[in-house]
Amino acid sequence: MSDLNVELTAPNGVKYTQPTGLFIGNEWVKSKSGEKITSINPTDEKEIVSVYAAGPEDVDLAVAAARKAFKDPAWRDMATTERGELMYRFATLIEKHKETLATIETWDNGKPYSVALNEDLAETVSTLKYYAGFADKVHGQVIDTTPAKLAYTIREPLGVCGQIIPWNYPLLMAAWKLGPALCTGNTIVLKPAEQTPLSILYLANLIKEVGFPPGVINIVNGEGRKAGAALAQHLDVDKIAFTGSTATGREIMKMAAVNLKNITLETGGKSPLLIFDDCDLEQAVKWAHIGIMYNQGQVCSATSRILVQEGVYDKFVSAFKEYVSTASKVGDPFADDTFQGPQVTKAQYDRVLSYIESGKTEGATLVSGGEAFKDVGGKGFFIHPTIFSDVKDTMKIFREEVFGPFVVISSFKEEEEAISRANDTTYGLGSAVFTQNITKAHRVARKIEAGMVWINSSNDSDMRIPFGGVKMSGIGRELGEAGLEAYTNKKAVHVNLGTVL
Ligand code: TXE
Repeated sequence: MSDLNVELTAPNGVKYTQPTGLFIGNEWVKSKSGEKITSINPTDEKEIVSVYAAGPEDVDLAVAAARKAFKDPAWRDMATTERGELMYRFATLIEKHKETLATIETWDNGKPYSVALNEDLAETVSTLKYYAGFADKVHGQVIDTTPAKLAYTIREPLGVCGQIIPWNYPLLMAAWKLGPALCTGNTIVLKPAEQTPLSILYLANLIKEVGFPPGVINIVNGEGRKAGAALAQHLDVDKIAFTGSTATGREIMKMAAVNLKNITLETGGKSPLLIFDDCDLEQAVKWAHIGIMYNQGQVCSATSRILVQEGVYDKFVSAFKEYVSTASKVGDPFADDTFQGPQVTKAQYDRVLSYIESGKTEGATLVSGGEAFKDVGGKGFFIHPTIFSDVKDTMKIFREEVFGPFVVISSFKEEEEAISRANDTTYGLGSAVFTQNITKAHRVARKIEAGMVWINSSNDSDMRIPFGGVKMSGIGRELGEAGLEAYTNKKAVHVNLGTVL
């Protein structure tokens, strides 16, 4: 067996073959430089396997393969219904391999296996099926002007799309990007996050098995500053879709300017969750917990800033503390009852711990947590779910994205104050409002500067509903029909039906 395929046994006993190469034109290859990146298990800090890392010369090859595929009649002229069927078969094949894929996701990322299987994999499959259904339903429009003119639009694919994926939802973020790009006829060079490439590499074999023509989907694992940057500034790439930090999003935007690439950016957030006196407090507590503690707090739209009206502030803080202490069970991600696994990497773990220190130094009240969790064999990047109350708007922990099981709580008096403090951020991704007053709920929803508002829930996303941010949380939308806009051009055709000018 070559080192492009390695036999592995995961901690839950699942045995499988892990591809380690770059997937270009439906073939596995080594990177030209021979460089590799090692995946680390965040639960025990041990090495899992090393995989090849692409450099600019490998990205060139992947882009060339994607360009060739884009021009190839096998893909370009494939009937749209057939394209949809191919995507549907792809989704079904993923479903068949879901236990292995969920195992890899948990091993590489640290998320609980039950979540990887029942949520990440289930949503990956349903997102691809949803977009498969769109393949033969993306139409142009006839536009009436004068009797002397027929005008219509054609929805065309953009061409070669670079897709840069984060590590918090490797497969799901890949599905969010692959779905709309494929159903509209684009070709793709996808770069997984260097911290969590393994599940996406396994997925590549399914791409080949199901029969996508060579070059339609290419996968180049590699570091952001090398492979990611090469993709973002490539002159033969037509679009870049990115999910990650705001700082990297800004860099990508600059690089993409080299040939005015179409871009979609989904970046960071510090999303507010407003709790009014007249809310259903029990519901508010449960959703506030899901809204920040789910996925180890590594969710871009996590409602990480909780603003509570004075009348229920004390009650909420104590009920929330109590609920988190029972619902957020930290432990081995392969254990059935684990809600929270380790943070994805040492870097993220250190980052969260540094914000915990900052909260303590700045004088916020530590309600619970506030330290590393060492009960899983004394190893791993585990952190106690951490709650700070009495947090002031000027504190770093109130303003910056932490991206961990870490939440700040502050009180407010009036609705207007809550809105203005909720909006006092450079971000604008998610937001949530808890009230039983329907008029207030909708009034506040309109005034919040965010791409998404949940009324009486939090992070209750759905693939049929647009997802994305305003301000420094991003550009463009993923999911729903809006996701198709991000992958098509509208070509206008003017037909002169009259005589000469
Ligand atoms: O993200 P990066 P990092 C936030 C979160 C987290 C912080 C840092 O706050 O703590 O970002 O995480 C690729 N050109 N989010 O440093 O750097 C990289 O290889 C091209 C929010 O890991 O943004 C990876 O594939 N690409 C978030 C992807 O960008 C580059 C999810 C994300 O990495 C690149 C992740 C470059 N110069 C982190 N540099 C969300 N919105 O869900 C990096 N990359």
